[in-house]
Amino acid sequence: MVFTNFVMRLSAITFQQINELNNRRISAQKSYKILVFGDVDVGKTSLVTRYVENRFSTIDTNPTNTMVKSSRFVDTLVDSNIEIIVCDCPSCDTIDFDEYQNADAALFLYDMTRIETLKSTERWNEMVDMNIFPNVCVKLLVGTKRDDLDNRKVFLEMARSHATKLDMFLHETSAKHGVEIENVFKAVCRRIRQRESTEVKTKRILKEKSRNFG
Ligand SMILES: Nc1nc2c(ncn2[C@@H]2O[C@H](COP(=O)(O)OP(=O)(O)OP(=O)(O)O)[C@@H](O)[C@H]2O)c(=O)[nH]1
Ligand SMILES: [Mg+2]
Repeated sequence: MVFTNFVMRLSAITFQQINELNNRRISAQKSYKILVFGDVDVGKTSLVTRYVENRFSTIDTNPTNTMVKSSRFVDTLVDSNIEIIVCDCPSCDTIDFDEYQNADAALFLYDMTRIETLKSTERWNEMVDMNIFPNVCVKLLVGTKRDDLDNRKVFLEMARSHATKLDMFLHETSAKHGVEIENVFKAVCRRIRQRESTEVKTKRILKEKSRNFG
């Protein structure tokens, strides 16, 4: 009996949560699709889980074999109720790019305890440029496992010069301690918004020009 009540309560909560999520999705003003790339074990799933569910687990980190989408709703200074769709991408080379098109931003993760993962971000970036359309314009370089100071191999200067080379902004994060993760996604939203308003302005100018000369 107690068990039945527990199950009923659990499913009631789950239904309520699903309903809330659906209602927010229906009333969402817009959505941003953000792709998360990086070598095996850099901490992609952990970063996404920290952002979407605000938790970190060392137990459920099985390798990610297919893209996993999850979402969170946020308010910014300019817009309310934006759906942030975060795509946790597999680190294997056989990727089905159909699902990746029309992305608004991409995060390139490297593990601060493994130098080779920083170098790989260059390859991930090339792969995005070659396969995803329209071109992804908002890109961030994201260091992970900042809490693991004893094993740190990628220091700030090295990461900064790599970020400059790739023309990306840099953030150093820890999913374990929840450090800097919110700021990564706030920065992404800000930059997407900036691009949107630049595009609107450009379209308006072109329209006025064609009216004047047409
Ligand atoms: N110390 C520390 N460990 C972390 C952090 N983030 C992830 N890890 C650990 O790194 C390992 C890999 O984490 P995942 O999140 O599964 O990495 P992934 O990039 O999704 O891995 P694949 O899906 O297999 O490519 C796990 O043992 C995590 O517990 C962090 O911020 N700090
Ligand atoms: Mg994973």
